[in-house]
Amino acid sequence: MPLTDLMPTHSDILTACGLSEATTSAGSLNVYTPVDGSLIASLATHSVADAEAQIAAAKEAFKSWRLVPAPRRGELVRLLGEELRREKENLGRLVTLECGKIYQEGLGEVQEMIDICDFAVGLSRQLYGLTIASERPGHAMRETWHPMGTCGVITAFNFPVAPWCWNAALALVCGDPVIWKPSEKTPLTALAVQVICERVMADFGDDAPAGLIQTLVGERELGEALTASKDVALISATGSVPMGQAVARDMSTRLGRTILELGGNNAMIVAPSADLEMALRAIVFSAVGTAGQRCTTLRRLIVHEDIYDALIPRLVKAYQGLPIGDPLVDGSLVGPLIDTEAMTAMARALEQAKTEGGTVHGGGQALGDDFPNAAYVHPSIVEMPTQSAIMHHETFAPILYVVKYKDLDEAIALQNDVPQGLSSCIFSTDVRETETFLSAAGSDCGIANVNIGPSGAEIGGAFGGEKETGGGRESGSDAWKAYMRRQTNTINYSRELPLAQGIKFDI
Ligand code: UN1
Repeated sequence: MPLTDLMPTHSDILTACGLSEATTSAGSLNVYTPVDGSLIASLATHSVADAEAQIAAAKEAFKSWRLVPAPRRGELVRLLGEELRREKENLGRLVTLECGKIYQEGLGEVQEMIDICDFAVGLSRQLYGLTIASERPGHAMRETWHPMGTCGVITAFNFPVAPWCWNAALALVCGDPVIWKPSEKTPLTALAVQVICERVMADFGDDAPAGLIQTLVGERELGEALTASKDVALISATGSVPMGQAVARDMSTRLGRTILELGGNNAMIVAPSADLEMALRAIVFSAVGTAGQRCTTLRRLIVHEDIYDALIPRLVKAYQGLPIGDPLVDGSLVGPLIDTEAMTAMARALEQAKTEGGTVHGGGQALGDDFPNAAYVHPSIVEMPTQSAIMHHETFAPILYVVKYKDLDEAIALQNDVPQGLSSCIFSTDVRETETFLSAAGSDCGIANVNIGPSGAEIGGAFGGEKETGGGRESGSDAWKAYMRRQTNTINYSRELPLAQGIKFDI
C-alpha cells in the first residue's frame, strides 16, 4: 500500500480535533489549507453583538473567578496541560493543515502550550508580592497582586495556538477570564482548542464559571469590539506592526493596558571565531523554519569579511538541497507560505533587493504545477552590498539578506539599525565579543542569544522586544505581572497618625 493511503485525510484531521461537519460547513468564513490550497471549512462567524455578549459573560465570570484561590485556578491550567498532552498529535496535525508549518513544528507548537501550562501551574503558588520598610513607626507596607479583569488575546496565523496559551495560561492563574480573537486565516485551530477548554472546564467543576474561556471567530471588527470595551482590561496582541498600532491607538483612548508582540527583523552576527558548522545549522533552521514566517525568523546575516567566503557558498549549497513539500509528509523541511499573496510579497521584495544591488540565490515558486493554489517557494539568500531599504522591512517569507562587516562595532550598529527589536544573536567563541554583544552597548533587542539562532525561544524567558516590536513581554520570567493589578498597602497598627515626609498638619 502506498504510504499516502495511510495518511489521514483533511476531514480526518478536523474530526479528530472534535470539529464536526456541522461546524465546518456552518457559514461563510472560508478556510483554505496552505497544504494544497483547497477549501477545508466554511465557518459561521461571530457578530459584534456576539462579541459584546462574550465580554458581558466574561465580566460576570471575573466576579467569581478572581475569588477562586490561585492554586485552585492553577488546577484548571494543569488539567488543560494534561488534555493538551493527550491531544498533542491531533492538534499538531491540525496546526500543520491550517497554517502549513511542517508537522514537527506543529507538534513543537503544541509542546509550547504544554510547557507554559506547567509553568503557570507552578506560578499559581508563586504570585508573590513584597513587604516594604515603612518610614513611619507602627506602620507596615506591602505590595499585593490582584486579578486585573478580562484579557483579550489577538493572535496571528503563523503561530495559531501557542501565543494564545502563553497569554491564557498566565491570565487564568492570575484570575482573569480570556476572550480569544484568532487570525481569520486560522480559526479552526482556535475552535479545536476551545473544544478542549470546554472539556477541561466541565471536568474542573463549578468553580469554572461560564464565560471564563471564550473564542470569537471572524474579522477585524471583533478585535475592535474588544479594544473598544472598557470591560476588557487588557489586550495582548501578536501580529503586524499596523495591527499593533491600531490596537495601541484604540486602547490609549481609554488608557487600557496592552501587551504587544509585533514584527521582528532578526539578525545574526557571525564573527571570525565562530564555529561555522554550528552556525550553518542554526542559520538554516532559523531562516527557513516555518517557511520564514516566524516573528523570530532570521532575516539578516551580518558576516565578518574574513569568513564570508567560507560560509556563504556552503549556505547557498545547503539551501539547494532543502526538501520543500507537503508539510504533513515526514521529511519535508520547508512547507508552503500561508497563501499566494505572501508569495507575491516575497517576489516583490526580491525585485526590490535586486534594484538595490542584491544578488539573489534561490527564490521563486516551487512545486507550482502540482498545487496551483498553494504557495510553495524556494527559500532565498540575497547577498547585499549594504544594509539598504529592503533590509529594514520585515517580509514574512524565507528571504535571508547577507551583508559583510569589518569590526564588531560596525556589526552591532548594523544589527540595531532597523525599526524592529525582537530577537538577535551572535556566533562567536570570543568572550569579549559575546559579552559586548549582550552589554548595554550591544544588541537593542528583547532577545539576544549567543551561539544559537534567534528563533525557537523557550517559554521560561520573557518573550517580546523593543521599538516597533511593541515592547510587550509574554510567557516566562515575571511576564505574569502584566495580567494583574498591583496594589500598594500601608497599614497603621500604632495609636498615632504620623504623616509621611514628616509633614506637620495638626488640627
Ligand atoms: C511568533 O512567531 O509569533 O521563539 C512566535 C520562537 C517561538 C515563538 C515564535 N517560540 O520562535
